[in-house]
Amino acid sequence: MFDLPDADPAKVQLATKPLGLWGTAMTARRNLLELIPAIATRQPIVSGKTGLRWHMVMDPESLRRILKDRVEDYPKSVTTKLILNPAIGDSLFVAEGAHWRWQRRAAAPAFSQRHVEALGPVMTAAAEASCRRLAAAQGPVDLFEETVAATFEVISDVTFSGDGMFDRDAVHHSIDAYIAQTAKVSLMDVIGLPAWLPRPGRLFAGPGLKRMKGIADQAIAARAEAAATDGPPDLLDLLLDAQDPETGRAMNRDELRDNLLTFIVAGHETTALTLAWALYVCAFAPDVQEAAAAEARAALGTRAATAADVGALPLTMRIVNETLRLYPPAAFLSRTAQAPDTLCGREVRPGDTVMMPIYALHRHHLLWDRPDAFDPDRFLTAPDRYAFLPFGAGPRICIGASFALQEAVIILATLLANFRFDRIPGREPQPRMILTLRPDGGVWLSVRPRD
Ligand code: MNH
Repeated sequence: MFDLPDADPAKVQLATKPLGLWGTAMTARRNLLELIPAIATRQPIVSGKTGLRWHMVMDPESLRRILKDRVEDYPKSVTTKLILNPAIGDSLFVAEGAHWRWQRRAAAPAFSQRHVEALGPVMTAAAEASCRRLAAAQGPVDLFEETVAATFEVISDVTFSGDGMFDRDAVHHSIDAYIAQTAKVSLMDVIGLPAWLPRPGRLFAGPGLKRMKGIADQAIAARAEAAATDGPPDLLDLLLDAQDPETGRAMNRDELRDNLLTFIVAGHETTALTLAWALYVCAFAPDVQEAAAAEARAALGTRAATAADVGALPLTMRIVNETLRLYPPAAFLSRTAQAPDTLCGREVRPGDTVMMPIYALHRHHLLWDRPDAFDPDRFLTAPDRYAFLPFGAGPRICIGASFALQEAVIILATLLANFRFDRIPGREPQPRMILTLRPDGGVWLSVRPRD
C-alpha cells in the first residue's frame, strides 16, 4: 500500500466534439492522441468516416479477433507500410504472409530467454554509464535525453557489438532525422485523410536514410569478413547464422541490414520512452519511488543491476508495467481490413482502417479501476490479456518484449538505487504522439545522488 497522489499524472485532453476534416488535419499535425474521442475510453468501438471508413476498437474480444484469431484478414495498415518500407524494407516489422513467417522463425532464437539473458551485461554497462553521466550533471536534467543515450548504447552494442568501425552518433542522428521527417506527414494517412492532401514520397530518398543504410551495410560487411569476436554472440552474429528451420533459407545481406535497422528503430526509442516516463511517474509518486529505491538497494546495494537480479525486483517490474499502461510507446496500432467482418456488431468492409488506440484501451473505464491514476500495485493481479497490449498480441507480438522489459528493469532499478528524482514545478511533460508517445519538451527532473 502506497500513499499515492490524489491527482492524475500527465494525460491528454481527449476530444469531446467531432473535429471535421480540417480540424482532424490540424489536430493530427499537433498531436495524434487528441484525435481519440473521449468516448473511446467508455465504449467498446467508435467508427467514423474521415475520407475513409475507420473503426477504433477497444473491446478485448474484438482485439483478440484482429490480432490473433483472424490475423490474416487484418494485415498491418497500408500506411504503416508506406511509412516504414523505405527505411526498413520488407523486414520482419512490415512483411506479411510467408515472407514474414520465415523471417520471424529465423530471428526468434536471437530473442529467446537464454540469449536475452546473455545480453544482460551490455544493459548493466549502459546502466553504469548512465549513473556516471547523472552523477556529473548539475541542476535539472532531461531524463528523456539521458534514457535515449542509454538505450541507444544497448541496442547499438547488441546489434553490432560496437565494432569500433561503427559510428553511433551518426546512426542515432540519421534515425532521428528520419522519424522527424516522416512522422509529420504520415499521421495524415493513419486516419485516412483524403488523397488531395500532399503526401511524402520524395522525402524518403533523404540523405539521412542513405547514410543509415550505408553504416549498417559497412558493419555487416566487416563482420562477415572478420573472425568470430569474443563474448556472447550479438544480434548480427545470430542473424548471420539464422536459418528458417523449415526451409533452411538464410538472410541475404539486404534482408540482414533491413532487419538490423528494424531492431534499432523499433527497439531503441520505445525502451527509452518507457524509462523516461517511468522516472516521471516515480517523481510524481515519491512514496512509490522510495519503496522502489528500497527494493533496489536491498537487492543491489549500490552496484548496477544484472539480468539475474530482475526476479528480485518485482515492484520495479510493476512500475514498468504501469508506465507501459499509462504511456504506451506504441499508442496506436493500425490495420487494413481485407475481408468483411463484424466487430462489436459493427460492419467492417474490406479496405476499412481498423485502429487500436492502445492509449484509450489502457485508460478504458470498463476495463480499469481509476484508469487515469498511477498505481503500480494494480499489476499484483494480472490484467485481462487483451486489455493490456503495450507489445501487441498474437503472432505479430513484439519480438523484443522480454529484451525491453529486462533492459528497463535493469536500468530503472540501478538509477533508483543511486539517485532520487524530483519534479520541477511548471515542467510537467505533455504526452504527444508522433509515431511514438513522446513527452513533449522532454522529462525534466531534478536529480540528487542518494547518500
Ligand atoms: Mn517492439 C513489434 C512495442 C521494444 C522489435 N513492438 C512491436 C509491436 C509493438 C511493439 C506494439 C506490434 C506492432 C503491431 O502489432 O502493429 N517494442 C514495443 C515496445 C517496446 C518494444 C513498447 C519497448 C518498451 N521491439 C522492442 C525491441 C525490439 C523490438 C527492444 C528489438 C530489439 N517490435 C520489434 C519487432 C517487431 C515489433 C521486430 C515486429 C515483430 C513482428 O511483426 O513479427
